[in-house]
Amino acid sequence: MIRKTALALLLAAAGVNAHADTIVQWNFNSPTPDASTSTGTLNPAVGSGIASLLNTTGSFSSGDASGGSSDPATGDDSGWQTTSYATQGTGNKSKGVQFKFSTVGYTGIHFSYDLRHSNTSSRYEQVQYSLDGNTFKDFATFDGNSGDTWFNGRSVDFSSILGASNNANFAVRVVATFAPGTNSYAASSPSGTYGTAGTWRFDMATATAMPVPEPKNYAMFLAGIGLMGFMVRRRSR
Ligand SMILES: [Ca+2]
Ligand SMILES: [Ca+2]
Repeated sequence: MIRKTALALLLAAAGVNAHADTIVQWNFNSPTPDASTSTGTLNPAVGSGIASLLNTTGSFSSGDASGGSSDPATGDDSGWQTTSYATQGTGNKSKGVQFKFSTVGYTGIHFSYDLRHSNTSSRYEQVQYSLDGNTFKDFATFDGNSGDTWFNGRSVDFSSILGASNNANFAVRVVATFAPGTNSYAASSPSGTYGTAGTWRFDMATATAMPVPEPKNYAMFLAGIGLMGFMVRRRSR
């Protein structure tokens, strides 16, 4: 009887948390709006994590221009502008950005971002992930087949990657990659030519996930059930 109740309560406890949380989000906007989109921050607006350049150079630029990202902010909406990409035919998947964040206490990890491609930027995005913060694996590619255009809601579902859950060293990279089946970058604009000065501008980089009940909560819960059992036994004597 007690066991059945315990099981039901455990399932209910797991079910109570069955909603996705935003565990980290970068909107790149100045924490205090200053009416300048050329200023911003790499500190997350929600949660904690580290955004870093991967062999590129960075600055802040408008998240509203050219149709804009999905950031609801206006007036002081910055995006993270990256440039200094690889010379044509070299450095495949070596340049872009990295987002490192802990998924401890979470499962079903999703990552999404908005990205503006300039005319001469790499058309193809390679998304990679790491379980140890050092070794990265290819996971998804996206096609930015237009220049001076925001591609909003790039979405990657890591829920099939077991090690992505509950991992203090989880990291995601978005890097420029050669056009599929070739040894060269394609330009985002169909009429453009790929160049190292091409830019990728990121906004609303967001990780969402489902909370998992912590072992200590289970332990406390089971201790509680044990106490209940002890009291029931005492009463029945
Ligand atoms: Ca600003
Ligand atoms: Ca923004």
